[in-house]
Amino acid sequence: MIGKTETALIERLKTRKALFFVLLDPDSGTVESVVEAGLLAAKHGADALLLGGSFVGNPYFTRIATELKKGTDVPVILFPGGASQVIPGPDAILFTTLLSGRNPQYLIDEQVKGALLVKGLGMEAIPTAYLLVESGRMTAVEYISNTKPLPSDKPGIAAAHAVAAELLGLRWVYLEAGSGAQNPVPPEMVKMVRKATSLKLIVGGGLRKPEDVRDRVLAGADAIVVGNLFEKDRDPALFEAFATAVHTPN
Ligand code: 1GP
Repeated sequence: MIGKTETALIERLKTRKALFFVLLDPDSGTVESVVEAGLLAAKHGADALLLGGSFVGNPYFTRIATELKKGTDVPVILFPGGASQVIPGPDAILFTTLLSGRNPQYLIDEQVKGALLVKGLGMEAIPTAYLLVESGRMTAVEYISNTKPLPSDKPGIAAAHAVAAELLGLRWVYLEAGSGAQNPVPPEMVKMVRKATSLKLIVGGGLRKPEDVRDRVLAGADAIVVGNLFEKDRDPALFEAFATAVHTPN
């Protein structure tokens, strides 16, 4: 069943070309600094805040979610690297399966471990196929998940994975180059996945300039994720430049 947060996101797509998601890595600073970054992003154009990482070493992770929820109405969505990151507080969870990989732990095992927690918390799940795309050098996701990314110059393989996700009943697909990726997901791949499925399409990893996001939105992305960049530069004007490039790319 499609929940409240997902419905609101889809509704929002009627008033803008794509959605701007800001990823907050709980390990990127103190509780206060991560919350501050999130609230700033929410104030300056983010449509949702994603929270999570390949692994989380911050013991106060839950407090980050609570403080964000207190400070903004922008949805806070868990984007966990595994079942251990399922915590109370966020509005929803990107319930992902690492479909590009062939490691059962991230295809189904972590999901089984987290499923009862998600249900027990009454948390809304947004079923998402997570496709890791080769991006120049090894990323944390590739290393931690022990999976091979999809070749970046073979968009047809990514499209076949997206179609499989659609036939399995998932609703969102996330084309991921990995946080801090050297090369983001190529627009040609975004275009081919867009053509192949009607899934909601998220693109992220290594997007450093408004032009980078504009190209992916024009290629068909429904949502863009930026994380790393805002860990270094929290200028409100930078958030706004990205938000404009995502919302009105033409
Ligand atoms: C990672 O796609 C996100 O999961 C964001 O990547 O940190 O490189 O912006 P960056």
